Amino acid sequence: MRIVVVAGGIGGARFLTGVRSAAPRADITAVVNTGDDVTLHGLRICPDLDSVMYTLGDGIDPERGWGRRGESWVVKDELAAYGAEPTWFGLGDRDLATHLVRTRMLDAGYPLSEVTLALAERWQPGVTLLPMSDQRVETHVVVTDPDTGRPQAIHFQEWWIRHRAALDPSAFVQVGVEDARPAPGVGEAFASADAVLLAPSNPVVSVGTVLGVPGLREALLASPARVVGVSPVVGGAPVRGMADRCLPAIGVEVSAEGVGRHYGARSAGGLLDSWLVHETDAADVPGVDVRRVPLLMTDPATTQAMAEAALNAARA
Ligand code: GDP
Ligand code: FO1
Ligand code: CA
Repeated sequence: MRIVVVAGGIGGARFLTGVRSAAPRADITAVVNTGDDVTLHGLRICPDLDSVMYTLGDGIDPERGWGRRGESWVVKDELAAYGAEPTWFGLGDRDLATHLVRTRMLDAGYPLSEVTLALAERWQPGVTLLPMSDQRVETHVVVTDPDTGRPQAIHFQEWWIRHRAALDPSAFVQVGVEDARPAPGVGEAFASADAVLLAPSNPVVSVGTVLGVPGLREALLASPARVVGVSPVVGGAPVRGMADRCLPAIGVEVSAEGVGRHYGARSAGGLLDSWLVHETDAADVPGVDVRRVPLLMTDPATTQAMAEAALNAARA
């Protein structure tokens, strides 16, 4: 069985562990958001690819959901001692090695997809990790500059980490997306898929960014497989993180129904054949097979059950 999962970072990674345990013999491909990527201290950092790689490779810090277990912050503190900005970014010593290897390979001319394969050799995630694109696409957030009152674009990571998404976003801009195209293997994965799953990732800056790569949405919709989405919103709020700070900027209600309608019915030009919402939620999404199942990934068993529910919806 061939499964393709469109994913961001923390939520997507956790969901992928469930898919892997629900379908241990399947050929799973993760198409991962790279809009969060950022160059800091001269290094190229790919937060979502790393969250997925470390989580599936069992190197992740389980509480944070990003960066390495057993991390230390000596280099970060030393950089701060020099006043080397940005000091707000959590650069871990173990994590640093990933950024150094990735940056060296990118500088040597390897495309991100090959760099990702090389890094995954060490981590053995058990799924094929594909960046959404080999071209650079960076999410920037348009906010109002508190001093001038004028619109200003800041990198998503600064908005998310430094400002904790406190600055009201008026828009999310994927810088470079016009010149991007799906990474090698992405089109083929969708074309040969038996199931296409939208992980319960941030609909705006994770799933939305991936689907915004020219040609990617078309490749997904050309898939013979059913497309099943999983709501990241339960009880009118994101289960974790700040997707509720993102959704209003694109005019989407913070609810399972709102996100489902935003993705839309495949039969009406949207994405979804099926939409999974938490068992206590209701969602009327015309043209879509809506299913109410437990959607809280509290432990491996519930995470696997959630993935099984998604795969069952793909088989319908
Ligand atoms: P990020 O890139 O690190 O923000 O991670 P993702 O975009 O992949 O996923 C973030 C989303 O995962 C958030 O909007 C959360 O609501 C969602 N999420 C996290 N844990 C759970 C869970 O247990 N169940 C569901 N349904 N969604 C979850
Ligand atoms: N998220 C934070 O909230 N604080 C951090 O200091 C931080 C550092 C960081 C370093 C490497 C990395 O791969 C991810 C990191 N993240 C951090 C998570 C990152 O901001 C993700 O993009 C978010 O989880 C949203 O997608
Ligand atoms: Ca992310």
